[in-house]
Amino acid sequence: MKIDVIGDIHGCIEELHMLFQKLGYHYQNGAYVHPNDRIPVFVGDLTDRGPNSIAVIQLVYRMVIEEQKAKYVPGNHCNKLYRFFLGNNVQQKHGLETTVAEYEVLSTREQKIIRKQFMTLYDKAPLYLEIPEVSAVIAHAGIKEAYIGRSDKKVKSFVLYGDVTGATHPDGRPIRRDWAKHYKGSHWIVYGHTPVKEARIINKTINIDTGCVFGNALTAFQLPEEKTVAVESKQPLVEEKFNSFD
Ligand SMILES: [Mn+2]
Repeated sequence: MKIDVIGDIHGCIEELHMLFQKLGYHYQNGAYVHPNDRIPVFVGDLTDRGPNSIAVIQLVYRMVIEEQKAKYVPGNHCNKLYRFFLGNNVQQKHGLETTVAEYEVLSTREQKIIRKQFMTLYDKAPLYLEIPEVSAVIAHAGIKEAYIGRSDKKVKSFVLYGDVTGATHPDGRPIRRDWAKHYKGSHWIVYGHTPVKEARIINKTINIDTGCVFGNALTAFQLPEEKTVAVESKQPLVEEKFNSFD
């Protein structure tokens, strides 16, 4: 099995189309397929902040659920959108407001379809994916070695939000521990969640959230090749969104 893990899309459908083309996929029947049967794996955070969140949901649903030619793990933004669709009282900020705005201009019939598609996608998704064929674990915000195989509350929070302390920086960003620095495992941990200017490899972990929605790039990580492929973002650059640990 050969896989292409795709970083946080956040509604950037145009860049997603460009990335699939660059990776050698062909568009047929409303889905991307690879001539050598490579499997795309979406690392979560499909929606929010970017221009076309609904279109991203439709494409990912088509590929993962209907065609069953791709895989998906949820991100924290997916979790929040799911809770919105459940009817929970979630705050419409940090990007959710853009997805809700797109959703609200749809007809009642279209809304019903999109809500059902997204909820099905989320309900069927594993918290994280273990892919032994390429010796990899895919989790939105990463995963500690000791958590692999577990799916309790602590693990759920880690894979969605990362290794947060609960405290925040003066500007409101959460203070995160750098779990990747302490990772000693032998399989790849492929994740996104925290925007970085370049895919960041530490030990056998790789962060492929290169902040497409903040104007940088949309990145894929190919296994077993261990190669990154990226396309430039078409969104305006928001420099302060890019974190540095070093
Ligand atoms: Mn995220």
